[in-house]
Amino acid sequence: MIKPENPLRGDYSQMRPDYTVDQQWERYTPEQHALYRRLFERQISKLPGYAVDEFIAGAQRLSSDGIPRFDDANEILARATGWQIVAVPGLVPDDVFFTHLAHRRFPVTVWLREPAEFDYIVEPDVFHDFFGHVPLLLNPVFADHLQEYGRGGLKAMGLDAVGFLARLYWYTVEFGLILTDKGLRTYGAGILSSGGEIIHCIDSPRPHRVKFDLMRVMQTEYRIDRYQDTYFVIDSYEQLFEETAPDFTPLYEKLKTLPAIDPSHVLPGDTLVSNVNPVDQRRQAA
Ligand code: HBI
Ligand code: FE
Repeated sequence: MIKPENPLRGDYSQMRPDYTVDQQWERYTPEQHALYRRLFERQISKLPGYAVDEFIAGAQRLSSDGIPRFDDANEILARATGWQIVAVPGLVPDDVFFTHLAHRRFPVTVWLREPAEFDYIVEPDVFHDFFGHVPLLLNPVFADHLQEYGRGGLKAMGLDAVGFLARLYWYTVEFGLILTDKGLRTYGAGILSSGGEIIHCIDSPRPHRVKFDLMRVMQTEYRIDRYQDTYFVIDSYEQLFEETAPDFTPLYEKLKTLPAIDPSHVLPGDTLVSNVNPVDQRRQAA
């Protein structure tokens, strides 16, 4: 029985053993499609100059008039990188999440936030998951990294090291920045689906922007209820894929002996990245 006031939020009563459900697209109301459309149009207008080009292209390619049908997106994904999205009631246990990723299946929540949650939501909803995460599944290198992340997650569970790997996910897949020839851009789903943080992460002088270093990332704590104090910057998805390819077992052993790093701190070994656009830098240097 679905609670009438929140028809789709977090209904786990119908799920299958692998936590998947049917999207039941016909159950979304016209008001929910209109809300999704407003969320989409607000975000799409903010992307130029802040989101990586391949995300913008992917978001356009997957765009729909209202809440997307997962089956339609799956036809595009299957041809592009062999990924599929699976409908889930909401957050699922780590082992379930990692198992899906390891099989090139991305869990996408079926319920949509309430209008009052337009600017901020704690748990991922269909807008965060679909708009924020799915476009980059069209990028072959990023898609391969995410599958490796799933495989690594299952191993990390066996080594009691999921917390370290969750930090890697957080500071890349959710809140990652990347240095492109046009300047600093974001590829992180948590940022790309947020109205305010997408500007903050590039323009604000407050956060630290630190060159990606795998151990530094896995040692750094994160807060889920506020803009990030630190963003990590990669040069390319290839760099992320290559740097996270080795076996993490020895890294986990070392990390267990080290104190966690507060995200508001900068360390002597950090290489900081300026958020000044190279064009402006050249102009400033002249
Ligand atoms: N479940 N549906 C869903 N979506 C996520 O992004 C997600 C999850 N469960 C666990 C999880 N993320 C993270 O804690 C892991 O990356 C560690
Ligand atoms: Fe997410």
